[in-house]
Parts: sequence; structure tokens; C-alpha cells
Amino acid sequence: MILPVRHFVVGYLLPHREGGAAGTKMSESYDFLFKFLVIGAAGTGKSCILHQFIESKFKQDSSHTIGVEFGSKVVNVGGKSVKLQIWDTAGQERFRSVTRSYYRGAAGALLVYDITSRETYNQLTNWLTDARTLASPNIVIILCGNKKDLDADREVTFLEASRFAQENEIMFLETSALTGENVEEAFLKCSRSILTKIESGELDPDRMGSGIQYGDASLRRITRQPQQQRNPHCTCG
Ligand SMILES: Nc1nc2c(ncn2[C@@H]2O[C@H](COP(=O)(O)OP(=O)(O)O)[C@@H](O)[C@H]2O)c(=O)[nH]1
Ligand SMILES: [Mg+2]
Repeated sequence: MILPVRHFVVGYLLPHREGGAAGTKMSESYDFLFKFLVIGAAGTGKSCILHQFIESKFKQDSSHTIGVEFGSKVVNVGGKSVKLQIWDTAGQERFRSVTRSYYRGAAGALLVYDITSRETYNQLTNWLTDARTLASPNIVIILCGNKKDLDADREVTFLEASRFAQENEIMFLETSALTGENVEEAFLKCSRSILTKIESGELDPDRMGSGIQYGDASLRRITRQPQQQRNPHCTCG
């Protein structure tokens, strides 16, 4: 019997190294929380990518996702700890019924196709439109050409997909949920881009549905800020 809700939680905090694959498990404390989606055609390896990222191993049983698949992990991105809360489409993509509520308030998305299936590549434009209209026009998307390990059966070239990514202003990587290649990098690259946009003011975490929340660690810093920012030339206390 498959439980309808599976929830993996792994908390890591690595002060010196970017990433989250090694380190000591500790109580959760983070600067930001980002809501992430994994979208794309059925069978492209979305659930395996999520599993590889959270558990650092390939998901052997290929039973279709039933119910809600959800995972979270704290990673270190450019010196900030970021909790990624990642939602998997849970098999709904088979029936083209991925709901508006699934997309709502997502900050980032992995848009997955299978490099051995042109059919999954041809569906990318539809997924991209859904993400931008149902989540947010500002959603940060990384295109993942998954099953990179099956190069002999490739139907979509790297160059073709990178051109598509460039034209649509999204990032691009080829991944393998089987070997783990570029899986963590895909989440980190997307997170890095979201952080840069927060720092430049292009993304506002306070905007409703931004998919970004402040964590404990950053709230503590924010409450300390007024003292640090006090004008040294002001004599008014
Ligand atoms: N060779 C290879 N097979 C993969 C990879 N990722 C997923 N698969 C296989 O592709 C099938 C679909 O994977 P799944 O994660 O269920 O796809 P989803 O429907 O997009 O969630 C399964 O049989 C997986 O074992 C990969 O990177 N390499
Ligand atoms: Mg799935």
C-alpha cells in the first residue's frame, strides 16, 4: 500500500562549502525558505530527481507518484542557508490536471524533459507557459535534460536545448537522477539565481505569493539591523 503523502526532511547546514550533500545534521535554522516545483512530462524522471536530491540515491522502484510528493532540504548557497521546499507533480501530469494551487507561490522550478524522448521536449513550451501564468511571471526556472546517462539513446542535442533555454530566458543543465550528476547543481543554480534577484531588489520576498519566506536566522539579523544602521551623524538618540 502506497501512502498518499510522502515527506522527506533532511536538514544540513554547511558554513564553509556550498551545497548540502555532506555535513552534520542539525536543528533547522535558515535564512530563507524557497518553494520549488518539479514540472515536466510524465516519465522524465522528476520523482527520481527529487529522491536523488533528498536521499542522495537513485529511486529503484519506479511506481508512479500517487498523492502528494514533497521534500525539503536545507542547503548552503553563497553563505546563506536556504530551506528548499520542493513539490513534485504527483502523477497529475499524466492527466494534464496539474492544478493552479500546486503552482501558486513558487519561487523556482525545475522543468524536466528526457533527452531520449523528443516527445517530452516538444511539451516544454506548454509547461513553461503554465509555470509563468499559474505560478508567477517572475518564477526562476532551470531546464533539466534528464537521463544524461543514456547518451546512446539521445533524441535531443545539448545545443538544441541550450538554444531553447536561451530564447526563453531560463537556465539549462543536463542531469542524471541515476548517477546523480548535476542534480544538486540544478537546485543550487536555481537557488543562487533567486538569491541574486532578492539582493538586487528584482524579487521582493514580502510580495504575496513570492514563494520566498524569511527563516529564523535572517529574522534575527533583521531585528538587529536598526541599531547597526543608525546614522552616526544624528544626535537624536
Ligand atoms: N537511465 C535513467 N533512468 C531514469 C533517470 N531518471 C529516471 N529514470 C527512470 O525513468 C522512469 C520514470 O521516472 P520517474 O521519476 O517516475 O518519472 P516522473 O514520472 O517524471 O516522476 C523510471 O523508470 C526511472 O527509473 C535517469 O536519470 N537515468
Ligand atoms: Mg513522478
